[in-house]
Amino acid sequence: MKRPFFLIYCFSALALYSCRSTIEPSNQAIQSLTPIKALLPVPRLVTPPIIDGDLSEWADRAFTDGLWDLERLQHAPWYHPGRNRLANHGETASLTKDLSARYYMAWDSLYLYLGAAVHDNKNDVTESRHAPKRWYYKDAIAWFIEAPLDTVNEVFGEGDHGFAFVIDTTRPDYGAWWRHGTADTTFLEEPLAPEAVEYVIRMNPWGESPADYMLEARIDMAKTFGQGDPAWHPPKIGDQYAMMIVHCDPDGGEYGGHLLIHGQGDPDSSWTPVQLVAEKEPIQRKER
Ligand SMILES: [Ca+2]
Ligand SMILES: [Ca+2]
Ligand SMILES: [Ca+2]
Ligand SMILES: [Ca+2]
Repeated sequence: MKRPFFLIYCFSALALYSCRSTIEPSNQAIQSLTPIKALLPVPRLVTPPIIDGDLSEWADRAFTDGLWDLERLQHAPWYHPGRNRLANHGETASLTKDLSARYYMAWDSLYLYLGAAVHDNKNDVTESRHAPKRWYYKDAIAWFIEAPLDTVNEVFGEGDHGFAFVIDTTRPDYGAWWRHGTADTTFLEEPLAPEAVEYVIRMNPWGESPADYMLEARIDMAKTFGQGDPAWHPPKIGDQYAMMIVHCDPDGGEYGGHLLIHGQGDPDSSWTPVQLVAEKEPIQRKER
């Protein structure tokens, strides 16, 4: 080793050592800071909600992780700028009013409950190349669920389900859509059977924008998950599924805006594990 490089090496090693001794936490602290792979808790509901487009009776007892918009998504580990985006239509609405939402999930012995409270600046449910399965070219929210969770990377194969709701208050027969798969078939596309779903869309819930909406839905798990992976069984505390949310917002364009939350797309290995847990008490505010 030539002398100058040897000196640089020594000084670098010394600097590294001094950094270690001043900024590295103890081993105990490191263990407590180790990231845990997310396992999101989805609570059971004791009292079944009324599916009427008003989430207030169960929103604070459901799983929710707060308000999502493009600003927040930019800092999520699954963010990809090509897929998470909003389209510029020359509107004056802020990024948050263009699209932001809170999402809710819960369960009981029969149903998976899904909810969303959404700020949007334009309701758009038509497109030039309409086909029933093209919910992703319309204002729509889809929950992708794998039930039960497994370690096999599948793309709408066995146990994978997409429940998509088009925000069309005329409730066309493709308005609640089911993309799913079996052991030998992928991407089965069909309307959710009326006996498998109940849902209500309520527009302009806050009197702020005609394009704002609330979505409240329940999915019959036996009629959907029970038709997928034979490993699925009626839900109980501790069961693990996986999920992601796809929120579409074309606003007069074609593919337009998309938020992908808790996952990266169709491969179910990118979806986030969730666990069915017991009832959740609403968060209490402190006296002072
Ligand atoms: Ca309700
Ligand atoms: Ca929008
Ligand atoms: Ca899988
Ligand atoms: Ca929209």
